[in-house]
Amino acid sequence: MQEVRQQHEQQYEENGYAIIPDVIDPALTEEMRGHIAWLTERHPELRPEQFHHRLIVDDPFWIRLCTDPRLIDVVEPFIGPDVALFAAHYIAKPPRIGQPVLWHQDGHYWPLEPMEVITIWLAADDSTPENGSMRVIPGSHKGQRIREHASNTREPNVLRSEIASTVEENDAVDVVVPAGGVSIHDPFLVHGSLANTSDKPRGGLTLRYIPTTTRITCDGAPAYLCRGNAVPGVNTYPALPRYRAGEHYPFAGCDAPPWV
Ligand SMILES: O=C(O)CCC(=O)C(=O)O
Repeated sequence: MQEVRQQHEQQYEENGYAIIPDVIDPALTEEMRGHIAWLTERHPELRPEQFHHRLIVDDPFWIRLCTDPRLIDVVEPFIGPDVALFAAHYIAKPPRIGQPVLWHQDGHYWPLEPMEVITIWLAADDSTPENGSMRVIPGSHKGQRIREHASNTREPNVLRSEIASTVEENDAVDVVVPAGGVSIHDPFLVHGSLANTSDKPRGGLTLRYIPTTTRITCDGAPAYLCRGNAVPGVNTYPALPRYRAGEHYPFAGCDAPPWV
């Protein structure tokens, strides 16, 4: 176990990403798919690739999922024992019309000081090249840091922007993640994903975790303390919302503390 963990850490350091299968159990993965369907019904004004962090504020299941100890165990070796969730975003590509994510580096978009942060990408469905899995340029997190990005509204795409210069696409590697598994990636890694033109959905939840020493430098949706201690004067963390039947997505354990 320790050896496998060390392998992931080494891959992350060298390549800027790693894949870890079997992190959450099938029942929770099923609940996650149900949650995507619930959000899709509740938010007809949004594409399911755009279920953003601000929706988490009054969503006990979402917070329950993001604070699952198995996910925090994945990030703790990289960012230490005091962990907060900075952002969460479902990029759920529907069959046939799922939009691509153009080449980018996450660090370009984030108001964090310092840029100490790690992403977990959690698969709700098996994520493969067929249904628009993530693609990465291994090692691109090293050397040059943030590349120039530019707006792109010419073609449908999730971020409406991309890296402005040529990306070394011949070096791209597909990140295949089974449902319930995760990939992790560095904020400077060049990555993206193609459109989903297959008959299968490709649900994924991208989660950004910071050590509580990292300061969020703009006001936005709140961060959540997931493990350990807050640093006085650095970020504020709200109380958890209470579960209300009929208003919230029901889930195993919603009728017990900390949700009631
Ligand atoms: O879900 C995708 O296709 C892309 C995910 C991504 O860009 C990210 O998690 O930073």
